[in-house]
Amino acid sequence: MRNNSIQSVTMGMGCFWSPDALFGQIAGVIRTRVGFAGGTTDNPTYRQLGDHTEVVEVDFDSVNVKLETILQVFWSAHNPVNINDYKGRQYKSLVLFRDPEQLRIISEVMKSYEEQGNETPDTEVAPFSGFYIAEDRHQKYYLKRFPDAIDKLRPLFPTEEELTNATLAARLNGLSKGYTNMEKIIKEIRTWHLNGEEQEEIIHLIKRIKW
Ligand code: MHO
Repeated sequence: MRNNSIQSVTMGMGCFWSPDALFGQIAGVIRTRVGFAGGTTDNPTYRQLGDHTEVVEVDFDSVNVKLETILQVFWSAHNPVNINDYKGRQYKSLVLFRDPEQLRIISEVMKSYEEQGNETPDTEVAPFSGFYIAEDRHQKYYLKRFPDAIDKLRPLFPTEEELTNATLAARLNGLSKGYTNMEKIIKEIRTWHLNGEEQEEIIHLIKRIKW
């Protein structure tokens, strides 16, 4: 039931470190991962992107946050006209849709962005055809600038993959970049589907992080 409301959308808007933090702090976003998409070459890496673009892949629960909201953030948080076209397609304004309904919403939000008096975006809108996850050092990049945060989170998320996939790490990555605050995160944790004791344990742990 609940799972039917989970969606993913993949967006390129320049260097992927900031979008990871920006979308990661939105309540309703479950997971963010950065990587490469939108091209045709096999197995891109940060040093060998081929014709791919740096993207963030956002998994969200559409009951708690609408795709419209995510896309409004997308267009307001980068310049979709003058985006750096440097090193081929590395930095591009790009949205990859999963189904016709997403395409409809993307077109609508893009149109309303223009109608607000903005220049026509150069955003490329294309069907999603695969996502290649970037190296661990690029995931939750800003959070990883705080070694004490990583040390304290490690027991909860023993592997890099678990840390990358964690909603809590996404929120704290947003905090590390200054996009949200601890009060807001704690308030949200109290709404998570965990028992009261688990919630308080997490809150206790993140309050002790030295930033
Ligand atoms: N080379 C730029 C952007 C990195 S981003 C992952 C920098 O060091 O800030 O493309």
